[in-house]
Amino acid sequence: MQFKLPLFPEQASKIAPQVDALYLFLVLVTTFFSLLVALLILFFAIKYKKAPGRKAEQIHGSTLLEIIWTVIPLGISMVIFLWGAAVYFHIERPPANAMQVYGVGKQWMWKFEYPGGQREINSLHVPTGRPVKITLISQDVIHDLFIPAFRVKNDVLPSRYTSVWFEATQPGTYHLFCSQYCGTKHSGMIGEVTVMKPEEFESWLESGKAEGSMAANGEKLFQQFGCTTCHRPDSGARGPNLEGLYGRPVRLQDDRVIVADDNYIRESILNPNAKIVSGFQPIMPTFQGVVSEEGLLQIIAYIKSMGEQQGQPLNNRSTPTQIRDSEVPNIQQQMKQNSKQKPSGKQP
Ligand code: HEC
Ligand SMILES: [Cu+2]
Repeated sequence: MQFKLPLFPEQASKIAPQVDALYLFLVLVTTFFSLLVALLILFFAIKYKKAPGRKAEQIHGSTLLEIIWTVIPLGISMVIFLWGAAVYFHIERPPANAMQVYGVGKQWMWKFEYPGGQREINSLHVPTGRPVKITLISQDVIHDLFIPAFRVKNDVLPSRYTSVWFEATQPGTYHLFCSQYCGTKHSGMIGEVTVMKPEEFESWLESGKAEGSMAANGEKLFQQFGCTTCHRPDSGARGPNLEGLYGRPVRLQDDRVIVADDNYIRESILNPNAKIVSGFQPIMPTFQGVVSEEGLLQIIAYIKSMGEQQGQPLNNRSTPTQIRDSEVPNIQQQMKQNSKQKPSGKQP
């Protein structure tokens, strides 16, 4: 067997070389200055060592020196800052065409579900050459999804969806860890990521076909929990029409305007009184402890699909107040753009 020193895990995603390059730069800068300081100490210790008859000479201040040792480190740290920010933005912004996967962490396992309804435990299959976005939530405590070969790592919280994305480049099997101490069997909360060629991945998806897609299962839950009693498309409904809600701005009772993303819909179901839709009464009961995390993801998938199936203008929302574009907060610009691309069009 060949001896190899595995300092770094394999680079199996598109971002991995970028993260490693930045890291290498940090190591080189740190090494350079550590050596410089150590060598100077040594050099000066010898050069100025105490000798009989020699008097110490005191130096007070040097503007030139101070400028030099301020400007050079400032320049270096700005390089680190800008470079780091560029990589960070890349990691934080999943491309719009990313394939969706949903992940639920719990003590002590990972559960993944694909929009088609395929499920896995402690195992994740992804294709090469395609961005994959994993929307994550925890069922209990804080976990953290870490895939070293992809150089991605993201906290998984019990109360809020977070996401992580990557584009795998090398077929193979890689480690998947929980990297946030989460109880007795934390160290056993591990799994495998299998990266496959696109064709193989397609046939893997085919073979894993479940009883129904996430959206179809979400629709069943929607009936089962009686959401339909209030959320109907007709104008006499007691709750807002949810068709075309996903990714669009919603005006609240207190006149704030927010975008209906995964977290908003999740909160609307678990804590309906947190944000009341303008023009409606706070009569929706909470479904806290009734719907599981998987169930919530399925209902969200269903609400998302309600807009997509239509293929016709989505302007039949029964939200009573018109919302102007300028009122949508800036950070949500991206989402708005996405929803604009659909053949939806606002009410004139
Ligand atoms: C008793 C009637 C009632 C039931 C049952 C009900 N809702 Fe609601 N829902 C409402 C009302 C009224 C509102 C608007 C007021 C508010 O924001 O609380 C609302 C708001 C919402 C919103 C935010 C809508 C928007 O336009 O921003 C979502 C999402 C939602 N409900 C989902 C559900 C789901 C999923 C279920 C079933 C698990 C459900 N609701 C069951 C009455 C109901
Ligand atoms: Cu964990």
